[in-house]
Amino acid sequence: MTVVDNQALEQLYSDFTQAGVMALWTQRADLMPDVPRASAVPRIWEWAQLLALAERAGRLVPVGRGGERRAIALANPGLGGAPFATPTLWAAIQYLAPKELAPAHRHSQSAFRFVVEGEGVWTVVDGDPVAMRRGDLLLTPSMSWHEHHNTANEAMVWLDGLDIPLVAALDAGFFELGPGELTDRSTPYRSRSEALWAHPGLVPVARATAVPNSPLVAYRWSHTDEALDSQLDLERSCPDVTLEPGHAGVRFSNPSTGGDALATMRLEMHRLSPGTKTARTQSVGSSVWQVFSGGGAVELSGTTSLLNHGDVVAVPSWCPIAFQTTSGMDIFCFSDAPIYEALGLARTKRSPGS
Ligand code: GTQ
Ligand code: FE2
Repeated sequence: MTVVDNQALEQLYSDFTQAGVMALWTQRADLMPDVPRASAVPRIWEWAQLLALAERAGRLVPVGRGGERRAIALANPGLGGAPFATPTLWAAIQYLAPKELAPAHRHSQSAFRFVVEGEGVWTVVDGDPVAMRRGDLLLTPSMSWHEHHNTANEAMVWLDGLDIPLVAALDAGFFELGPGELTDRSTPYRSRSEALWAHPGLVPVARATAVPNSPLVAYRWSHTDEALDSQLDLERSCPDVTLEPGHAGVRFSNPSTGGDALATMRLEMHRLSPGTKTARTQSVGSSVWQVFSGGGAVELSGTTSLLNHGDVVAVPSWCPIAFQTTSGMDIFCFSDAPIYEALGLARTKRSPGS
């Protein structure tokens, strides 16, 4: 294309604007990049700092009707000031002081809680009181009623993950308030959800229909821990049972389908044996990782950072990531992978140099 008449061309673009149309040819690389160009950036939040800020908020900010939750969101600096860890994922630290109640509500956004330390809070999910203890993963699927109450004399802090940014982008959010008073004060060791659903390979016949979000809303640390240990033990005789040497991983699944526990979020726990260095991989879609126990280092886009207990890492789409540890490390992970898989957009590659 030879452009001879600049003035006519400028007139054309100005008429485009008037007519409410735009050219593809001036923006092709932005609209259709060669590889994903993430707006989010790789970011690490240190647990010690998050904890100190949550404790201060606990002293200054009441929890209750209106604000609903004392949740402090991790804000990715690439996302223009939005309180989002990645373009699709909300990650927050939630703080509940002794005897406090975060009152009942429900919403289209699905949520989970991962307990990196502490205990004493029960989250009541659709009327079912669910204990929250160290290492447990608790679900609050889309539109389930939930309230949290701390029965202990100690404050409790945990990691919340929700699909708030996704639901906002899809204009799909509904929110309803429940009663301001606690609906169920009981504190059973095991929830009704677990009584029905927490038996490996067995589903209750009376409820055996596939539902998009898991009817099992508590995944206990003792089960997760044992599953990871079993993988690593078996690796000695069957090397293909782990993701790679010294790297075990389990995915939290919906027992009614065998698929992801939540329709919008993938939830996993990874265990690296002492002295393990993972391959460097990149995936379409974003993820958030939290060190559960042990420590090590993460390499994000070529920059290596140390990781300690509780630290949280945001990983943008197509960002190369690798972990290493000398002493061993357990890492909890959540991602938006189910969305990309459902849409046929999922891609992963082992990047060079790994
Ligand atoms: O615990 O219900 O971090 O509704 C954000 C929104 C937690 C919750 C968050 C919520 C909750
Ligand atoms: Fe909520």
